[in-house]
Amino acid sequence: MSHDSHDHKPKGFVNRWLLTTNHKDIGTLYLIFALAMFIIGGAMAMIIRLELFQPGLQFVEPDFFNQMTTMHALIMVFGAVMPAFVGLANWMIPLMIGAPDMALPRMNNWSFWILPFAFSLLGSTLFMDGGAPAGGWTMYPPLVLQGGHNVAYLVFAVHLMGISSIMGAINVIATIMNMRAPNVGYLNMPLFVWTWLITAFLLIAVMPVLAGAVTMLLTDRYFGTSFFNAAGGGDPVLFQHIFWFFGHPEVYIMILPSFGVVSEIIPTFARKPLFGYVSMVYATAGIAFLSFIVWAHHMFSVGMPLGGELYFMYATMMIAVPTGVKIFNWVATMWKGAMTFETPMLFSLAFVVLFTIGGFSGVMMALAPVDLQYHDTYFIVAHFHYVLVPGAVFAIIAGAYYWLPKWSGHMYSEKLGKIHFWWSTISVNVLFFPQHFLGLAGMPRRIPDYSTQFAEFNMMSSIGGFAFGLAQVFFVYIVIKTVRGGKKAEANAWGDAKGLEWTVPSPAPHHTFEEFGPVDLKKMAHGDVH
Ligand code: HEM
Ligand SMILES: [Cu+2]
Repeated sequence: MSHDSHDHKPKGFVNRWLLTTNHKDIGTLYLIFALAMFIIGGAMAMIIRLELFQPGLQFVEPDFFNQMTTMHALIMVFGAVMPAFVGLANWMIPLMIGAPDMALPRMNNWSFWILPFAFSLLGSTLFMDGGAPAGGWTMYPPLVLQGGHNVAYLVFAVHLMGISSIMGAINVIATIMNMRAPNVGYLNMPLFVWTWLITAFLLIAVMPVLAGAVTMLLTDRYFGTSFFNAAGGGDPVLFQHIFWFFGHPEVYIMILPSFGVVSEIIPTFARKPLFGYVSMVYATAGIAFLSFIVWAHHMFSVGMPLGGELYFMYATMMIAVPTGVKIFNWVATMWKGAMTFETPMLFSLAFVVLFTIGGFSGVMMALAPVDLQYHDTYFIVAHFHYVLVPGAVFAIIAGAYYWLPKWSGHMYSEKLGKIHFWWSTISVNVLFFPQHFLGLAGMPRRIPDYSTQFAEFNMMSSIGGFAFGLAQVFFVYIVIKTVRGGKKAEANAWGDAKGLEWTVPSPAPHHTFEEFGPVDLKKMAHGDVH
């Protein structure tokens, strides 16, 4: 199957990394890139929280503050979370289905190397006259068009990110459909593979919509069109519809692979197969379908016919059903399991609890009449950070701890991992929970200053923010330390974890499953044995 005595790693930096077509090396590149972006986007968040530590303007100009919120979000969404999941997909999907590599290895190289270029373009706007985009990551016109020439850079950067994502998605789909070991059927695939397959279809469906929306911004700004300009017969609300037709599926693009990661980890540490494998697959597909028909819940306060308000309200509430199926599945998997609490399991458990809090505030906002109160307040900031940070980011961190032994050949220090977990989990709640109260009390989002009645909760939130930021620097230290040395990892680092990735040595040799053939289905992590 694999032979690590001579593993054919290309020689030299250029051949090994720049020209690589190896799914593991490309996965590593994606993960390193995502981590770097997480730190840069995180530094911007620290600037924001520093300014909001006290009322009044202390450290930055209001315009720069808005550049920071906008860039922070763009970098976190498109630079950190999405590439991190593509990195996990690259590393794990071939290993999980018994494939020697991704189906389209050269395109894989191209998908990755577009990203540093795209983010350099976007980052360069910080040094231009007029600065970086400051109209929010949602890029609503007319505000977004009122900046300097960053609009052109922003649009081009978004196009490039979109191209990268689409190519990555095509690769995932082609790999899963064509490269499964001969006896691996769709319903033998681990849930991480399933969630990524569905995510890839979402990506292909909505990234072109985003590309269209920003192209219309570009032509409105530079070529005299009036798509979104009422004075020329256009309509700014049109942009919101197009943006959120992309934007809502986008939030599922960031969460479905998280569901996949957590569905791999919980069975391993509960020592039971996933409770309802098939229902998990259907729930994922159900969420993906619903994600396309709820977009205007972001626009309740913009004005819609009553029928529209009602439709989008009820459609949104329906998402709670398949999501509930998932949450009960994870709980039932743990029920009477022989649980242990290694770091990946701790982060997965925190994911289940804290993502659910974000889900609850989501259902609250789905109620059109009350959303009129919550809209554009800190309540929404609290909501989406709960689903993104102890949601998506915790799942990525859980996956990193879970598979780091497979990637590096070393076990991380369980003691340091646990410190990182408790430090992150406590601080993330100090950071984001008070923002619910701020929002309910009426503090608007995207402002550098606020009235004094909001001072205490903001200070609390900032302290949590600095602590959380520091904890992630500590995480970088743990990762570097693990890669450089530490206890040797067994092939099956967790003793009896299911999944083909645990049948190859640790670290995984440069080439695996070269002799393409049937695999042992009993070793696969697919829950119910068919
Ligand atoms: C280190 C942890 C983080 C901290 C302290 C943090 C902090 C902040 C703050 C203070 C804002 C500005 C809110 C406002 O004034 O409207 C913000 C906005 C935002 N953040 Fe984060 N954030 C963190 C992580 C993340 C992550 C991981 C993501 C995405 C995956 C994310 C996505 C966003 C988005 C989408 C916005 C909205 C920006 C806009 O209004 O256009 N954040 N964040
Ligand atoms: Cu939405």
